[in-house]
Amino acid sequence: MRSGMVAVVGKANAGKSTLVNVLVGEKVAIVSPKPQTTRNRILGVMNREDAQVAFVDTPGIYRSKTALSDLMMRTAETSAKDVDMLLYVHDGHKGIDDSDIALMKKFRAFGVPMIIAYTKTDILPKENIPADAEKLAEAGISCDVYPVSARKGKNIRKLEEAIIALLPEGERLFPEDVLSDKSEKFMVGEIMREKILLRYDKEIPHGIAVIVNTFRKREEGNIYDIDLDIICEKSNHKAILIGKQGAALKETLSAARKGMESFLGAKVFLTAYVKVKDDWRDKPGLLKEYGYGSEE
Ligand SMILES: Nc1nc2c(ncn2[C@@H]2O[C@H](COP(=O)(O)OP(=O)(O)O)[C@@H](O)[C@H]2O)c(=O)[nH]1
Ligand SMILES: [Mg+2]
Repeated sequence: MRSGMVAVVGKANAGKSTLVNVLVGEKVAIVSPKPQTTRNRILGVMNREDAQVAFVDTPGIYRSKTALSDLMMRTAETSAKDVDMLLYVHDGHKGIDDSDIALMKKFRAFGVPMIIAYTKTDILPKENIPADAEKLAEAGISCDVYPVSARKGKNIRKLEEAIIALLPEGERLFPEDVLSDKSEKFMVGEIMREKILLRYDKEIPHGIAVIVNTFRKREEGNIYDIDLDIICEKSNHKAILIGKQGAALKETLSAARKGMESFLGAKVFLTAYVKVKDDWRDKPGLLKEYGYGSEE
């Protein structure tokens, strides 16, 4: 039996959360085409007869502008210490430039085993793969590189075996039925945020926080009552979020409700209020209130 903690690191939008979901086999982290989708450190646990791997999904690395993104950067870096291994996720279809090499070297210097998942192979020319592997070797990045497609499920099992082979022998760190350290209530708020990320552009999704006030399963029937606040950082954002006669919000809530229903395997009654808290992303007190405290 092998087991251990694996920090999943890399640039924002590389495909880290998608890969963690595929490896765990369940949705433990939300995914969107926008950077900064993942804000918290999320544990996703893969259980097998002969192994248990606890993946620590992290916010990606990018230039930070607000107190929230500072916090996310620190979360990414501290999560990468005190683990058995690093899984560095690289977006293969973006090529490899000096900033990638620098970031890989930085994580490499942590002194724990590291594997590179070169992902999104479904959307890049095959011949890029050996060329990029050579680039990495020339730059002195000595770890193994696994080309995968999380979206198409390609080469995932090979990557899984490679990860397990690098982990120490040992018993499970978590009970076998544990998939994540986050609650269903947390995921429901995240699903709301995911649908907002998918629907709105520019600063709006990045300025959103979701607070789940009620998360209650009814005594009868497989039904949840969910009541939440959507916080935006500017009043003009609120107007855009709601849309003409509430049409935009209505569609977004409907998508969120469906996402929650499929996550919970139950019927959901969803109520949402949109509120404005000016520039909450720069206010440490509000950050904490909205669940973005330091998790170290
Ligand atoms: N084509 C393709 N897109 C992917 C793949 N993995 C992730 N993506 C997309 O890349 C974007 C960022 O993914 P996400 O997992 O949120 O990245 P993260 O910020 O590193 O966690 C999303 O739009 C994903 O659907 C993949 O294997 N192939
Ligand atoms: Mg993510």
